[in-house]
Amino acid sequence: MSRPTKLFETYKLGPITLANRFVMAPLTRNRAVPGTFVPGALAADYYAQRASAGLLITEASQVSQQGQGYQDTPGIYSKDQVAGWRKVTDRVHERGGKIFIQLWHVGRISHVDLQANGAAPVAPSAIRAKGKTFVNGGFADVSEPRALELSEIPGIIDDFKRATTNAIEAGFDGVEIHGANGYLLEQFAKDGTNKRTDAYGGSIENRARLMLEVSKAVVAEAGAERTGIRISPVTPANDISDSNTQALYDHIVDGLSALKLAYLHVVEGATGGPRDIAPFDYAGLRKRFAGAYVANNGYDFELATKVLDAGAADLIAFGKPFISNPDLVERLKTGAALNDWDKNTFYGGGAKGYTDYPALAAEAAE
Ligand code: 8OZ
Repeated sequence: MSRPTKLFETYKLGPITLANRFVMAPLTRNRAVPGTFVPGALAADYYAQRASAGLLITEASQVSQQGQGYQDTPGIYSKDQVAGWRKVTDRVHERGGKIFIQLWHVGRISHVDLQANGAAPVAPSAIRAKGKTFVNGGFADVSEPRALELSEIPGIIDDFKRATTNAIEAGFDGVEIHGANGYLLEQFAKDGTNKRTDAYGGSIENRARLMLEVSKAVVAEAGAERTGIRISPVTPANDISDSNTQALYDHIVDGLSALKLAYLHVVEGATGGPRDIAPFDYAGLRKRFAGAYVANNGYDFELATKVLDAGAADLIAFGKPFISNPDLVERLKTGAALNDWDKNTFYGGGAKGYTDYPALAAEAAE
């Protein structure tokens, strides 16, 4: 029995035709081959199992060693990492899927033990976040960051640019810039974390500059039709705050729309939490943006159907449901029960809680 809804209709995202409106949201899983930050064979299995989503977005992947903030997250800056990701994209493409990689710089959400020579993590301003990261097998307070010199900013943009070139070499269909959840680009954009007095601090225009310059550089490498971005206007994730969020994001989205990005991926509300923590005009953002609107956070079949039918979004990104349901598309199509996820295996470990969630066909055969 199939349930009629736009969720199962194809969607043309620039030059790419997506089989349906499901996006697998980027999900941090901390299972790169230890010491190398290379996605291993299990990662290829994991993404291939989920290839029936219209578009897969990989877990956040650091654009440089400096951009890493948690143990065993994959990178996209070395030859070995590119080779590891190539195995992932080949497997997904063999199954008819499409996959973008999420490009990440954590900024201040890091720890000296993850940085070259134990250096301080970098940030717009030297303000330590209240929060923890996972490193050396346990949780630890994030380290005190240092403010980036103005002269270092072109190097950050170059890191995103090189990561984009690498992503294309690794066979990705496109890239998603991580502009969300309290990491570097959002640290620059918001005034709780950015106290700079140069061209990258102060006014909204100045604070948004790095996100827009990075976007421009990525677009120059990948093409606008293969570039998306994720933002989270009101989330408090990673101790982030701003005094005039609506005006900030109106400006950011105008800039992204002018760059003709393929999609705007919006975490609505608190990341992984309540959707209604603060008033915000998401419909207004959608109107300002010329490309596709990807809605995320707490969507289920009913809400996704309602929002797509109302024309309030083009694509819906599902996170945790994709962790425990490799065939989420098939399950929602037939109304089959969903597997519950196990929080204890979200971050780190091996196949358990990663590649061993059953698809319907496997359950039927049991
Ligand atoms: C959970 C744990 C660590 C990182 C994000 C990349 O929130 C993350 C993340 C999520 O965007």
